[in-house]
Amino acid sequence: MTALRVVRCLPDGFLAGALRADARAGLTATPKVLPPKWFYDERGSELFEKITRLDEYYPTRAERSILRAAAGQIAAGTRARTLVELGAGAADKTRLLLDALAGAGTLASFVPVDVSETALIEAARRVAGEYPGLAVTAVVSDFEEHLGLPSGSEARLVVFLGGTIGNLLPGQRAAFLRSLRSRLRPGDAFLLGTDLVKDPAVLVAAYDDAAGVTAAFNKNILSVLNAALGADFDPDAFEHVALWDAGAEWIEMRLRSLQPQRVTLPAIDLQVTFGEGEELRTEVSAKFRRERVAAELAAAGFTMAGWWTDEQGRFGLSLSVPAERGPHGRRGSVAGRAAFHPPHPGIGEPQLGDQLGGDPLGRDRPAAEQVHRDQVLLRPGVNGQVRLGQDQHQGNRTVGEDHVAGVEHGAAAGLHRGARGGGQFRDIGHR
Ligand code: SAH
Ligand code: AVI
Repeated sequence: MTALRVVRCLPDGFLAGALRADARAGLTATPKVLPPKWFYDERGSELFEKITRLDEYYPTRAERSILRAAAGQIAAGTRARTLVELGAGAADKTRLLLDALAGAGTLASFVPVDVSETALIEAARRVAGEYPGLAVTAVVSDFEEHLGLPSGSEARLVVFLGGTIGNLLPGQRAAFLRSLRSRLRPGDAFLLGTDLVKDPAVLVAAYDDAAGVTAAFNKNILSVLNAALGADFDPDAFEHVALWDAGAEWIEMRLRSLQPQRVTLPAIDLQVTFGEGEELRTEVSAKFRRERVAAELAAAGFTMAGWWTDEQGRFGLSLSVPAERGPHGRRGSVAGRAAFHPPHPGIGEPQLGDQLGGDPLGRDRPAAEQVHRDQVLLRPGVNGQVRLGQDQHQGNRTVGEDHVAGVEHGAAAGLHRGARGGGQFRDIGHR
């Protein structure tokens, strides 16, 4: 039997309530906006996987090439026993990290976290099947609400791949990073994938592919509203728009109404009108420069200990540790000792810190402890023992500086407060 546990962090009905609140707020705002997390129903997740295989969509291939070259170093540096993946999706590239951690002899459990339940359980089931002895706990959660990090004292590597952090607005991003930092302990590490600023033509093509897969993905958000809220959006009455905002350094995806139209959303008792040419923003996908990644991490209390890019410099992968002095502090002693020297010329350069020997994250572990970790890994049939502690609740929904004026967060915030007293975790057992 493979060890797969499925845990829900949020109270019953939370996501349904959040979707209703986001739809009401976003469709009554000017300009209209929807958060991109609602793309990912079963079809949306499938369409995203199709996107990752498109010629134009380079980020997945670029990030995979970095992971291929750097996973061994990351595993040796972190010696993580638990790999937590936020927004895991199909967790395909993750196998490179799982293999490397298994090779380093430390891996014991994998905790994929995703809001898209069907895709998450499918991915978790596959990983559990492919890695006998690995305890897999699939956490159905919105990582902006509840990170789903397992408790316990083992070293954890939290990974957030694919550039999904770029789908958060700057204020949301800062809140997310602060929240993650506040839940990490010395010995944990954070691996972050960020797509990089490049030729706008390359960027726009990646979000407006010739086969129209990204257009279908974009319009799928309307089908999600139709299914969840009984809405009558006609996806054919909108066209897909992808544009580069040079000031914000992000790609924006929008849906442009092809005609004047009225849409009804019975479940939230709302009617909205669209003028001809009116646009609904469905996603931002921020592109980064290394300095900005380092600065945002530092502002949240992380120290970037390693940085890699693919050979063409299209995508960046950073490895960070909790800074000793917390948010806005100066680099602590860990930073001074932490550096990764990628073995592959072109796959990143050591960018930060001075290399010292030993553990690249500056942790000294007694040899006996490492042997113990190896023994734990090799024990067959390790069962899903990861516990999610109630102390990890995230507090109220983040209302960052970038939220559109007039956006209501009442319903979701209310649900959240209701959940605070406890009982927000529902372990739905082995699958
Ligand atoms: N990490 C994968 C998948 C990226 S697609 C990769 O690199 O290819 C983005 C994933 O993040 C989707 O599976 C989506 O369901 C998930 N996601 C988006 N917003 C989320 C949120 N707020 N909380 C949890 N998961 C989220
Ligand atoms: C998941 N996320 C990083 C993707 C991106 O590139 O911003 C989502 C996506 N949107 C259009 N294509 C892919």
